[in-house]
Amino acid sequence: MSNYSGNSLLTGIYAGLTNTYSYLAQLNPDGVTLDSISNARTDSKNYLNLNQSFASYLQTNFNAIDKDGDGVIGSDEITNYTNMLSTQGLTRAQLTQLAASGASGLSTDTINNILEHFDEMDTNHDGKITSAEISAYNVDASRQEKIDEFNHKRATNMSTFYGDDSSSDVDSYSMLSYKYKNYNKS
Ligand SMILES: [Ca+2]
Ligand SMILES: [Ca+2]
Repeated sequence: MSNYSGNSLLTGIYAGLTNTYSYLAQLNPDGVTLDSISNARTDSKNYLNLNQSFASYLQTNFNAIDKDGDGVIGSDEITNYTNMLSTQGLTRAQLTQLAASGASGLSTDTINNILEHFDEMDTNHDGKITSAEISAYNVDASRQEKIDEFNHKRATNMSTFYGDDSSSDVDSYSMLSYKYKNYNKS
């Protein structure tokens, strides 16, 4: 996995929040307030365009996003907030909620895999997971997979050897199997 795709793993989530905000801002030229988000969520005219998971997230975290506390989320505030999320990472709860949007760009398998290994991936143990941490874990995992595969192949070759003496792949024999072979012949 290249660094680029690893680092962009969670960007679908951040982009989804930004896009949902932009849609709400279009509906409410006077500013995105808490009321305007609840209204948009219950207005059936928006059901095709408004992602309920992202909108619900903006609603729940309104005060955290509205940094200056004026009751309106400005475009600079949503940008700062998503940048902050991207740098610090997502908690398990945030990831669960935002991944449920169906617009995160992540497959269910990927999300389940991340949630399952959350604590192992969170290498700095701050309870949040970043794209970089997921990416680093995946690199480790694929390395471990190669080691396992190698050991498996070796084991398979050895059992082939023990079971079938006609094998000519001498280079793959371990020292032990070599001795075993000589012992058998003597
Ligand atoms: Ca504000
Ligand atoms: Ca972390």
